[in-house]
Amino acid sequence: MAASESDFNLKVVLVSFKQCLNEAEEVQLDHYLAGWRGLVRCVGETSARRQALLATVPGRSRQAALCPEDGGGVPCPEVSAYTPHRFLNSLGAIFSFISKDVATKVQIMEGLCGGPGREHYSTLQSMVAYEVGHKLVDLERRARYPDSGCRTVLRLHRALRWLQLFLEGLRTSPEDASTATLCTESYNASLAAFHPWIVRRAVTVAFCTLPARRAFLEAMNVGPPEQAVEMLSEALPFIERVYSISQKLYAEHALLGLP
Ligand code: 1PX
Repeated sequence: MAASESDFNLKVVLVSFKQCLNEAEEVQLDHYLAGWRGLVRCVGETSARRQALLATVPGRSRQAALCPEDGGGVPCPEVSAYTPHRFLNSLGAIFSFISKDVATKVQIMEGLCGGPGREHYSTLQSMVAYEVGHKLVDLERRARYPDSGCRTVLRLHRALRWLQLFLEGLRTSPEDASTATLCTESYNASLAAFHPWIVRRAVTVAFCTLPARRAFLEAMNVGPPEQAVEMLSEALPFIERVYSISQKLYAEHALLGLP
């Protein structure tokens, strides 16, 4: 299970990536997708919990309770005390666009993993062998196979690199580090190379609204910041391993530039 039905806990999500590799060090797609589902789910859940929490604050309307980074301009200590939703909501429309994009890609993969060719979609390795072997990928144009498993996972794979770099940055940075800087640096070292200028510009502006490092660590819901840092030290090597095995596989089949 990627995440409990009621709580976002980053540790539970990251465990999915730990469970990804089988004994032959193949990437099992069910766990890989469970990890992504957990990351996306945290957005909806935390938003819903925020609404529920707002409803419990006496004398505060929805608008009045908005925190400054939400555009409301009025500090709301009762709601601010509950951090998990704050940084995710603070990205507003852009984050919602990002999470929808990931959700769509996860759905495409669910369709393939549960479809008529499902036996070919148990691992990343079997998927690549099947799609490449049956010429179900087009290295020149996107149009012919816009929803191939190879191109869809490639987008998630690039995003996993961003996540790994960003969480590593959070883990190793000093207490007063700027999350906007960490996020921008990890984005520039990973996803940015594949996005057009307008997307790079929009997300870089959105990063400036991110809350402090401490709020991020608390938002992981695994205890105090020191415990979150410890959890990241344990979990990140698994993400790194999944990433490098996938990267090697895609490189071997010359799929890293799949349009
Ligand atoms: C406690 C920390 C938890 C943080 C969890 C956050 C998970 C966020 C995952 C971000 C995944 C981004 C996926 C992007 C995939 C992609 O490159 N899609 C583009 C290409 O797709 P296509 O099918 O057209 O070839 C698509 O054009 C989408 C572009 C949107 C821009 C995405 C920018 C992502 C920047 C990093 C996310 C920052 C989120 C900060 C959250 C705290």
